[in-house]
Amino acid sequence: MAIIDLSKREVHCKIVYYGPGRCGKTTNLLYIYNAMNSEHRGKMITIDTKGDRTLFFDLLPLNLGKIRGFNIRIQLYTVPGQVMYAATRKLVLKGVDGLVFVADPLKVRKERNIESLADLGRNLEEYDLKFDEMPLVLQYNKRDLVDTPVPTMSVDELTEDLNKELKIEAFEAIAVKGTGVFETLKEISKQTVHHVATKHLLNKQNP
Ligand SMILES: Nc1nc2c(ncn2[C@@H]2O[C@H](COP(=O)(O)OP(=O)(O)O)[C@@H](O)[C@H]2O)c(=O)[nH]1
Ligand SMILES: [Mg+2]
Repeated sequence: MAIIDLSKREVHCKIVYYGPGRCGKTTNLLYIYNAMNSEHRGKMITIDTKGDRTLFFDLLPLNLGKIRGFNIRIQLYTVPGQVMYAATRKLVLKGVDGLVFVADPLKVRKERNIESLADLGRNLEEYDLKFDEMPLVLQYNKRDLVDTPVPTMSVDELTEDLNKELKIEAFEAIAVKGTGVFETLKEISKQTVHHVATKHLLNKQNP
């Protein structure tokens, strides 16, 4: 849940990167961590116990500078995508202000993407949240694999599977190289800060 601290003129928001296991959520955060000046980011915490799979979650605090005199502080989280970590995914979503759904283009992950998006919808419902009331963007990651023999899905196929109803902004990305990573982050941050500020104003008008 966002915190607006009027005395310190700070806004704190929580953005969660969601998606099936191994779609590239941690890679997004690592790229952001490595690319940002240390003044603008805190320590990246990865609670990772087996190889490169996130078994619990990652957390990266960022300071995105000022908007209208307010310091924007964002905490990026990832969820563990593996089916068995349902309880952790739900917990990480608590108080979420904005979401990035990262999709894997591997043909073998087609169903995993669809299942993960449905799982996100169910988890949001448990917090009385809905897709169309949340800042949410899609990221089609690993676009570099399209030029390899690995069977991958086209953007049209991913759109058909994941974005036919949502009709939200989608970014193509190659997270390992950083392509599309900041474009995704900028858009979700913009939407989230806007959403949080609007909600805060409405609450003030109708306490
Ligand atoms: N080819 C390619 N591999 C990627 C890309 N992004 C992530 N990966 C790889 O996919 C694997 C899983 O990534 P990770 O970030 O740990 O996935 P997570 O489970 O969603 O956090 C790792 O081996 C990454 O190096 C990408 O854009 N292209
Ligand atoms: Mg991970």
